[in-house]
Amino acid sequence: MNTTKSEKLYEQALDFMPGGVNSPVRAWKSVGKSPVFIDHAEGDKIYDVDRNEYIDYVCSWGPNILGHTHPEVINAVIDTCKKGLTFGACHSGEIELARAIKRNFPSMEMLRFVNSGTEAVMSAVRAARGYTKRDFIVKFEGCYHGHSDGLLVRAGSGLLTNSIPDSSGVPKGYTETTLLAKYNSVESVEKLFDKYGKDIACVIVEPCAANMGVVPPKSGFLQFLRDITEKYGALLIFDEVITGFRLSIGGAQKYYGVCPDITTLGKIVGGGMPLAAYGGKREIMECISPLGSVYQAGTLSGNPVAVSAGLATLKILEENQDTIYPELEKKSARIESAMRKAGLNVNRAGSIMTAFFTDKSVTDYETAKSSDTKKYADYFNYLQSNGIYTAPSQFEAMFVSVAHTDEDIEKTCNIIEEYKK
Ligand code: HOZ
Repeated sequence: MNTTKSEKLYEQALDFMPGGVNSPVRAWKSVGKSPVFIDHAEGDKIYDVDRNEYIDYVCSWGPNILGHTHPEVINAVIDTCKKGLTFGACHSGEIELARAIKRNFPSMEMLRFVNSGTEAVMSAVRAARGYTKRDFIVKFEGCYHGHSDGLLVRAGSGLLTNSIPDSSGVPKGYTETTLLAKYNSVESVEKLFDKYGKDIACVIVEPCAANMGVVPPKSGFLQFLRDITEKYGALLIFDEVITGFRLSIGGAQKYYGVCPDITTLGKIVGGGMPLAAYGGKREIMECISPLGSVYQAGTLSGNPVAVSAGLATLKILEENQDTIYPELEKKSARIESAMRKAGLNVNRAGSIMTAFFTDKSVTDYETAKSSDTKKYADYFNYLQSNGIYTAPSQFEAMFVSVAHTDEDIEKTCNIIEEYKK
């Protein structure tokens, strides 16, 4: 595979951006090569600047559930652009999108639009602290909730990829109120509540972890979190930036049947544009300024172009949910079975999955970390050289979209089945 043009671009990029990238995992550091530069995308394919074609299973890390350049989404964006890119003022699209979200996430009685998952989580945690008037938060090892200071403790995604347990540049005081629990461990959460119960504002969790690779919750774990937070008067936050509108039209909360107090959404909800949201019970959200004293604001929040992409995407998902989600499940199960045939250890929930290179069953941060990342790099390189684009890191998910054709799924499965560990 010729990647000369990408390599030249990467050399230039290194001069301007740390590691040549605007987000660390994109540097492909852990798979031992330099990244390809993308020229364009369509449907289930992306094309790099050297004209290599790939079947795309990164899907921009989740947003492209409909594939790339879906005509209805693109047309909605173009039409909206013609009316102005940003107003920094109210517009009716915000109400329409909020209504569409609430229809599918009834627990989000009120919500706010922001620009990224990081911002949504940061604001949700502030709302939880403001509402409960408590300072401590509980997060889980290996869960990633964006790059705000208080959450960069034993986080997943790029931190796990680059072996950074705690980011430097974060003053101690910012993380002193962040308590760490083990994902899927009831005991570790109980211990924290025994000790700090009355001071815990919230528990924040990826209801299905997807940033240490995919690690689904054990049966009863989310319900346990619901019960213990209720018992102590703490709030439960589901970070559904990845799982929202993906595991089901109503996200992980519908898929697993457990309702949080606050939800954060990103990725799919913006249809490929920078948009995210946080929301929850009315009385909690009424703490947000200008109704309450918890401050959060943004010039581009609820940007009309991003809102139109989100609306067009949700409309298609809602109208076709009875076919889309079962189809995604079928295609993803087919890929999972190919991985198993190749002897890989795979975790899957709906249309997200990860192959691990360990004999252990992967249920938390420790077991995820036991995966042999060199073997993952071999696997990644094998797939890439066969025209299949997956996450350049062990600790991310593989995403399946509506646009993946049966033919491309079969092609992918044949290539995976021939993989020799
Ligand atoms: N942290 C993101 C995946 N969980 C990566 C985002 C990107 O590099 O675009």
